[in-house]
Amino acid sequence: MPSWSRCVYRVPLLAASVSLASYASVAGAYPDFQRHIQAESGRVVSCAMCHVHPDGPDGVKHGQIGSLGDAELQALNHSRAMLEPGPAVDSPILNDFGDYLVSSLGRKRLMAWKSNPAKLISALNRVHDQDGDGIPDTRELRDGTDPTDPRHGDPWLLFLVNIRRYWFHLAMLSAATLLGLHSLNRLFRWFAFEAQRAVNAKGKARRAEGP
Ligand SMILES: [Ca+2]
Repeated sequence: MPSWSRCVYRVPLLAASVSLASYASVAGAYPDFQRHIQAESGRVVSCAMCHVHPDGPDGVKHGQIGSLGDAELQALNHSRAMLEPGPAVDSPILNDFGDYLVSSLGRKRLMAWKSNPAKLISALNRVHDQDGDGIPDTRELRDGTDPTDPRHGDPWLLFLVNIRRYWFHLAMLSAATLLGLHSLNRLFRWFAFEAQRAVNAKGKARRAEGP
């Protein structure tokens, strides 16, 4: 490819990169939700709740805008065009929950609700559970727990969910344990019975032999 062609080819990419770089501050400008969740839950919440990188999208590390290749920049632009709720989103800087937020609510609402972050939780589907741990996303946001980590959640809720989910396994485990204890008890009784019978037989033999 001639050198001028490469330049022509690179100009839009450069413009796009500059545009994205200038947009980076906007891309990371969702701390309003983060601050609201932290204030409501009393927990420290990182950007990893919605983004790939825990420090947010600004930077050159994995999942941050500075590390994206051409195809990922196109995917980023595509996801940013999702102003209204619609098809599934696959943004290179968002995790699955961030993609779900954009897909289900649209970026226009998310940007508008920065001034009223409480609307985010009230607008979410009340039964949607991103990580499938039995705790809905809305509750995880109120608790400040990670909606993408099934091991992270209110301990009491996770306990109750796991009891409901694995009650059959727990019942079988309890029954097997009781059966095992019962068998051991019978085994020990049999040993005791046989030992006593041996002692009795020995005593009887001695008495038969006489003094
Ligand atoms: Ca969950």
